[in-house]
Amino acid sequence: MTLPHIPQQQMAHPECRLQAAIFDMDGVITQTASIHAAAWKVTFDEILRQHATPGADVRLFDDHADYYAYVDGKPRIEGVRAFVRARGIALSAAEEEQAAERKDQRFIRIVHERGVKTFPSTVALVGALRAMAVKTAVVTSSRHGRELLQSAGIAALFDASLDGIDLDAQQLAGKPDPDMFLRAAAMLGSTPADSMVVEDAVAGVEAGRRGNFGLVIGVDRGGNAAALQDAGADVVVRDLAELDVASLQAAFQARRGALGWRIEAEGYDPDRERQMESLFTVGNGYMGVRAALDSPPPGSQCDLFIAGVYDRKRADLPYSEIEFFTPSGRADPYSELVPLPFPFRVTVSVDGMFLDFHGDGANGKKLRRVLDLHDGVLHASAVHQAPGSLRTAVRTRRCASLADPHLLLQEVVVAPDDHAHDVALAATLDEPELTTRHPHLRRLARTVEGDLETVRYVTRASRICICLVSRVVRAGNVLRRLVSVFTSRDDDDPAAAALAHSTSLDPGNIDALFAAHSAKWAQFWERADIRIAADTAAEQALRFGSYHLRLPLGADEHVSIGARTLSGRAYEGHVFWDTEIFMLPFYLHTEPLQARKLLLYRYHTLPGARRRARDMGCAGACFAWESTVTGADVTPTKIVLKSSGKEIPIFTGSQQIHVTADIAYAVWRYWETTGDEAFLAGPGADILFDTARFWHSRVSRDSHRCHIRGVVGPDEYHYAVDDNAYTNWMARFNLERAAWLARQSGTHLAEADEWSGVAQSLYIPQPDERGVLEQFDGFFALDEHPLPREERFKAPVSRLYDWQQINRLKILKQADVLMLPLLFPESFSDEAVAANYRYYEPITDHGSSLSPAVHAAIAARIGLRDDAERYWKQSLWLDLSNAMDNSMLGVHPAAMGGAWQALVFGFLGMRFSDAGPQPRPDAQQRLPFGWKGIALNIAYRGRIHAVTVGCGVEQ
Ligand code: IFM
Repeated sequence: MTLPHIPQQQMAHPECRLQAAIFDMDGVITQTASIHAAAWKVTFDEILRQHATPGADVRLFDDHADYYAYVDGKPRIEGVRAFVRARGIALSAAEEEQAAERKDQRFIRIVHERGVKTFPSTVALVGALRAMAVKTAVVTSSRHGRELLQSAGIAALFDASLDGIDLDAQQLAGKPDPDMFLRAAAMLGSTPADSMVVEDAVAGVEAGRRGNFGLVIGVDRGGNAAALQDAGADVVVRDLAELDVASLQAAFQARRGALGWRIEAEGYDPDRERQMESLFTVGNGYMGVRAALDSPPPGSQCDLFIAGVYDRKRADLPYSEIEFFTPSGRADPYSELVPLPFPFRVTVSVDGMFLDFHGDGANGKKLRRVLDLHDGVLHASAVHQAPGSLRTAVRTRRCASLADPHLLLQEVVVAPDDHAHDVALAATLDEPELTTRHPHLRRLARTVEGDLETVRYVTRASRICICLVSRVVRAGNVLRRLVSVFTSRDDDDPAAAALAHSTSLDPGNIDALFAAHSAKWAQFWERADIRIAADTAAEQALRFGSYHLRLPLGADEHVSIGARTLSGRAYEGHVFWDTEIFMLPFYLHTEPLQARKLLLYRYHTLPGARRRARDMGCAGACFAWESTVTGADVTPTKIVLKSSGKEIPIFTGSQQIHVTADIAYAVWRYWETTGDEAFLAGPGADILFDTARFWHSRVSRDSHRCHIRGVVGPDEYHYAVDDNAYTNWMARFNLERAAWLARQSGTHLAEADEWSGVAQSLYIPQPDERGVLEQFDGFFALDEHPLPREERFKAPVSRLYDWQQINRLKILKQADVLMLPLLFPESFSDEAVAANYRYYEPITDHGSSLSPAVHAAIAARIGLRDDAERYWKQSLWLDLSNAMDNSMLGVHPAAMGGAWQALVFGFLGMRFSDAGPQPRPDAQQRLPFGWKGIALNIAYRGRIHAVTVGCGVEQ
C-alpha cells in the first residue's frame, strides 16, 4: 500500500514541467506484442493439451484476453506461473523455465522471419519530447529488449534503457512493482513525480501508479481501456498519435494541480486499514463516518459518530486505548463518544461469490481510494479478480452532506468487465451482533419495507434516542443510498423527523445532492485555501488539515471538537484546550461564526465549570480539563496497563487548570479579531468574570506575592508543581482582561479592583542571566536527563510508567514556556525567545502531537530555518505519515491547527493592525526553502483580506 505524498518525493519541481518520459517497449514502441502473444499461444496450447482430461474439450490460450490478463508486461516466469495457475495446472520450477525458454525461441524465430516494426506515432512522440529537452528511457521485461531496439534502428532515441537481462542482473522486481521505472527515472536524473510512464499493460500502469509517477499514460491497443483506467492510468489513448508534447505537459500540470486536491491510497493492507479509515473520514459537523470499505473487513473500526452523542464509559468495555485502559473515576453518563454502526454497509456478489478484501486477502484484487478534498467526496475503485475468476470492477463514492447535516449519500456502481454473470447488491444498516454486545447502544427497533430501512437505538445511560432511515434505489448494477440521521438532541421524535426527512428527498437525483454538498465545500475553500508556488505537496497537506478542521464544524452550539474530531475513538471524544489554543485561530480567520459557536459551547458549560470550582473549594468557574456536553470534568483518574495491570494515576483532571485561562484568552482573541461587542458584553463577560473569580480564589498568598500551587502545566510530565510560568501568565491575563471589561461596563467594580490586585502581585518568573524563564518553581534544580535523538518525537510509552521518576527530571513532553511567545508575540524580544528556545528545545521529547508546530512557529520567528522547516513538516504530515503511530484512532486536529498557525504567525510573522493583517516585511525571505510565494485569505474584523507574499501565486 502506498500513500503517495511522501514529502521529499512530491516536492514539485520549480518549473512544474515534465522532465522525463519512460516508455514500455512491446505494444508501445514496437509492434511485438502480437508476436509475443503468438509465441505464448503455441507454448501454452501445448501445455494445456498435455494436462487436459482425456476426452474433454480443451479451452486454448486466448491470445488477446489471456495475453493481457496474465502475461503482458510481466517477467516471463511470472507470466507462465500466472496463466497455468489460472487454469489449475501446477508446473515445477524446471517446467516453468522450459516453457519460458520455448516461448523465447519461438519469439526470436518469428522476429527474425518478420523483422521488428515500430509504431511510427510513438517514434515521432519520443523525438518531439527529446526536442523539448525531456529525457527518454525504455523499460521492458523482455530479455530481448536491447536486441529489438537495435534491429528496429531506434536505440539512439533513448537516454537510458532497462530490459529483462538488467532486471535479473540488478535484482529488480518485475511489474507491477515500480522498481524498474524508479530505476529508469533515477538513470535519467529525474524524480518519479516529474516523470511520465507510458504503458499498454495493466501491470505496467499499476507500477507507474504505485511508483507515484507524475503522469501515467495507458495505451489501449484494443479492448483494454477500462482495465487500464481501473489500474490508475491518467489518460488512455488508442495510439500515441492522439497526444503531442503540449497536451502531455498540460495533462501533467493538470494532474499536478489536481493532486494538490486529492489524497490517494493504493492497495489494501490490513495492518494499515484503520489508519486509512481515520484519514479518509467524511463528515459535516453533525456527524462523521470513518472511511471503512463499503464491505468492511473484520477488525475494521467502521464507526459513525454523531456530535454530542455521549454515554457512560463502561470500564469493562473500554475501546479506544491500545496499551492501556482508562477506567473513568466518575460515573458520568456523558463520558464517552458513542460509536454507532456503519451506515454505508453494502455487499456485492457475483454468482453468489462475495467481493470483498478479506478471506483470501488482497490476492488478485486492486483497490484505490481517493479523497477529493475540494468536493468533500470519498471515492473508491476496486477490481476483483482472483486467479481464474471473473473480473469485476466496483466504484463507489460517499459523503456526509455539508448542505444538509442530517444526510449521508452513497453510490455503488458495479461493472462486470469480462462477463455477464449475475450481480447482486445489498445495502443494510443491520449489525445484529454488534448491537447486542455494544457498550452503549440498545436497539429499539429495526423495520424494512421495500427499500426503506429504519433502525432506532437508545444509549444506555444518557438515554439519547437515535434514528437512521436508509432509502435505497437500484438501477441495473447501480445502487444509490440516502441515509437520514436524527437524534432526540435534535427533535423530540427523531424517528418521525428522520422519516419525514427521508421522504422529502429525491433519491433519483443523487447527483444534485452531491453537487449541493460540493458547492458548500467550494465556499469554504474560497475562505480557507492556501496557494503556494511551488510546493504541491505542502499545499495538499495544508488542504488535508483544513479539510479535517472543517469536518467537526456544525450548527450545534452545545458541542465542541474532540481531540480527534469525529474521526476516531481516541480520548473518547473529549474536548481539551486543543480547541481554543490550537484550532481556534484557524477558525477565527476562516470561519469566524464557527469560532463564536465554539466559544458559546464553553459558555453553555459554565454551570458545570461553576460546580467544579465549588468542588475544589473555589469561587467562580473552573472549566473541565476534559469536557463533553455538561461541563463536568471527565478526565480519567488513572490508566491501567493492559500488559501488567499496573495503575498509573492521572493528575491532569484535577491540576491542569490552565484550560480555564486558555478559554478566557480565546474569548479575548475572538473579540479582538471580530470586534463582536455583543458577544464580549454577553457570554464573553460571563466567561471572563467567572474565570477571574476562580483565579482570585485559587491563588495562595504569602507576605509578598500570590502563587498558584499544585498544578500541571502544558508539559504533562511534571505534576503538583508551583508557579508554572504558563499557567501564571495566562491567569494574570485572565484577571487583567476581566478587570478591564468590568470597568468598561461599569459593573463588578469592587471585584475588578481585587482581580487587578491579584494580577499585579501574581508571581511571574523573570528571565535568569541566560534570559531563560523557569518553567516552574524548582525546575532548574531537577536532574539533567540527556535526551537521545531517537526518543525525540517518538517518546517511549514506558516514560509514562515511571511517572514519579520523570517528575524529577529535566525533560518536557511538549512546549510549555515556549507557548508564551506564540500567544503573546509582542511581549518577548527575539533575543528572549531565542534564549528560551535554546534552553527548552533540546530537552523536549514531543510526546504530544501539539508540540512540533509550536517549535516550528518559534524557530521560524527567530530565523532558525532548518529547525522551523523540520518541525513544521512533522506537524504538517503528522497523520499522513502516521508519525505518532496512532492515527488509526483518529486524526490530530490540534497539530493541523498548529501547523496553520506556524505558517501564518511563524513563517509569515502575521500581525494585525487597524489596516488588517500584515505579514512581516521580510516574510518572503523566511518562507520554507524552495517556495516562491504564498497567497491566502485572512478574515479580520468583518472583512476578508487577501494576503500575498512573494510571486507565482494568484489570488
Ligand atoms: O490536550 C492535549 C495535551 O496537551 C497533551 N495530551 C493530549 C491532549 C489531547 O490532544
